[in-house]
Amino acid sequence: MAMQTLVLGVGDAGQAALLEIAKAKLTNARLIAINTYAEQPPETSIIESIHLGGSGFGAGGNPEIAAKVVQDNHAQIVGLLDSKPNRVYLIAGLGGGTGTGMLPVIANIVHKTNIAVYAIVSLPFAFEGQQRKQIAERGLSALTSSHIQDVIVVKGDVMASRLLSKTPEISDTMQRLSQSLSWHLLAHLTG
Ligand SMILES: Nc1nc2c(ncn2[C@@H]2O[C@H](COP(=O)(O)OP(=O)(O)OP(=O)(O)O)[C@@H](O)[C@H]2O)c(=O)[nH]1
Ligand SMILES: [Mg+2]
Repeated sequence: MAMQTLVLGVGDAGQAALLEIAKAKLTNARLIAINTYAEQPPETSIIESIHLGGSGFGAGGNPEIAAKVVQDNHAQIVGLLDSKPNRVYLIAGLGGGTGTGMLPVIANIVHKTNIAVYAIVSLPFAFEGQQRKQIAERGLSALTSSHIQDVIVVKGDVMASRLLSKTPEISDTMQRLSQSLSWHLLAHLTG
């Protein structure tokens, strides 16, 4: 069987990025959304979905809780590696709880199995405020000190200033961010 790339989209932004990646109809990639129960799974069969944590649980902006949830469920992450992917990509928007807290933990779990693991993340927009910015910065530093091969960082504000009109709708802004994350993955896979 051909070696496969495993792409894990973590949290809402990670899942939104998977929806963009799915449009590329990659033949050799397995796309899995990892979320807490607070979130809606994607409505497409191209993307698998797993929920971590108990029902009714959400990481609600708290990376520490999310990190603990994935540690407590690390066997589920190891199970995803049974298909022996040649590499793993982790995709998330930093600044919330789920993606920010889970990525460094997942990176270390994957690394232990000797599979190369990369991350593609976004940093929040200025309009999201200082708190998200600080959560994102702490998360990025935890990620870069985990066993990650490489971290690709998309800065929301830089993307917006280059690609968007002066007064974009927030939904357009977020979709552009998802597209940016997706393009970085596709460039990595085909480059
Ligand atoms: N691409 C994309 N980015 C988003 C979206 N919503 C939020 N973001 C960005 O991603 C960051 C993290 O938000 P979420 O993805 O909602 O956070 P989460 O990982 O689900 O964490 P919690 O919901 O707090 O548990 C935000 O600060 C935004 O910068 C989205 O729909 N698409
Ligand atoms: Mg969320």
